[in-house]
Amino acid sequence: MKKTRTLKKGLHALYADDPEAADKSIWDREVDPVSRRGFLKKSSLLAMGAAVGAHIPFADHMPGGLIPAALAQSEEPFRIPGKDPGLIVLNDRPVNAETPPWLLDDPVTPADRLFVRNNGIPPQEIDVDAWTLNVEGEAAKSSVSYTLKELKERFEHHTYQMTIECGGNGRAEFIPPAKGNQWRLGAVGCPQWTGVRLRDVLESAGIGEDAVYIGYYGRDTHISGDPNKVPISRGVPISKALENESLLVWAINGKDLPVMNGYPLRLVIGGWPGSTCGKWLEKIVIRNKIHDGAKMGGYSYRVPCHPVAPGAEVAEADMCIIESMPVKSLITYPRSGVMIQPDQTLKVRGHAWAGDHSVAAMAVSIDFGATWQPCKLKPAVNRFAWQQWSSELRFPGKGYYEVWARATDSMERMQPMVVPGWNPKGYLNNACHRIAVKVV
Ligand SMILES: Nc1nc2c(c(=O)[nH]1)N[C@H]1C(S)=C(S)[C@@H](COP(=O)(O)O)O[C@H]1N2
Ligand SMILES: [Mo]
Repeated sequence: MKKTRTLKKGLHALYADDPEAADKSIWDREVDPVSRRGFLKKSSLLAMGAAVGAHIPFADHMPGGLIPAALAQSEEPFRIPGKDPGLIVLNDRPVNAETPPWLLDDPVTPADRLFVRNNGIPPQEIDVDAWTLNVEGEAAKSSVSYTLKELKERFEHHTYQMTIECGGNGRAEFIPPAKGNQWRLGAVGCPQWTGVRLRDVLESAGIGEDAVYIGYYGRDTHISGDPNKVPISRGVPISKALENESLLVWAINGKDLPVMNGYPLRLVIGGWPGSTCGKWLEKIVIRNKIHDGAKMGGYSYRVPCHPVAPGAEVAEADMCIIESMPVKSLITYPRSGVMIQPDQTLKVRGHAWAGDHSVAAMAVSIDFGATWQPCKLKPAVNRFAWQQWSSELRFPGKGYYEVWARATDSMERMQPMVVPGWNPKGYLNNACHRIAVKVV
């Protein structure tokens, strides 16, 4: 059997030249384990404390790189504190981990299965009682400051289920490849978020006539250690910030946010790139111009305003900020590589979402797109929540098949079967997800 290096070639290349692999998970073969040693050497005290299950009073005296005995002597596999061990770690500094599709089968994503995308180093120590959020900026009528407790007491609470997806999800499939975390399919999730409306909080400060944008600042620090540098500070137009579903949240599925997902306070903006959802949130600025924080300009979270040839050089002036995410879907059951018998019916299911829009139709193909069968599709529980789809498939005989899933949004736009719109940083890949099926 031919060995494939799938990471570089991308998922589409995988089964094409290695059909024997159908009964083995692509994930099992692709993961480069990050060593426990490397993680602990570089990780924050907070993460280390969480890993050993207690605060470490003499942490100041610990030699750099020392693995706490509690971990060095255990056979536990490496895992990100508070996260499902099935998450795939792409990078440990900063921590970036995605969720394989079969762990995303729940209609509401469990907190420990929500992906982690860090641009910097999370805050080392978090004093929840002292945590404050400031609202200011040149287009704010006044500056206000609320402790977390005050936020919870003063403003009405709202809960929405909303999809969060990294703009770079699917980057691994672009050719020529784009630098950055090689996300495959799982930089996405859809938990329930509880908090207060960003609008209510902005209005309490007063939104100036000249307001055009908001920007966020979090407590995480730059990877270089330079205190003058900010890892990321993005934002959205004021009209998006004022939507009902734009929330300042402290809870996922009714419980405190996991540390890695922004504890104790974060922003959630429905339907837009995950990078707009500031974590460890300390400050919101109301701007009289497009926010110019870290990763708002250049090639970050921006795509060519007009399509370009793969590998083309694109001038910064021709790059546009990503707004709504495109229509997309996942097959979360069964896992790729499933084997069935000729007389068996295969149940398949998953989720579909479409940024600012809803998903209007869902179809699957077992003949590489020659024909499509419509699926059952549920409506969203609320705006920006992914929708559940399902289907039952019969196969004409023994052999190797692929199930391809394709969503269509309310604007009649479909997922492409091939990787769309090459762009310098590899954003917005919404190509159809497919799984391998063997009838034996
Ligand atoms: N403060 C802060 N906020 C942040 C980030 C970050 O690194 N720091 N990453 C952003 C990006 S790029 C994404 S995709 C989402 C990821 O959210 P998650 O880690 O909770 O899944 O958070 C966004 N908010
Ligand atoms: Mo992201």
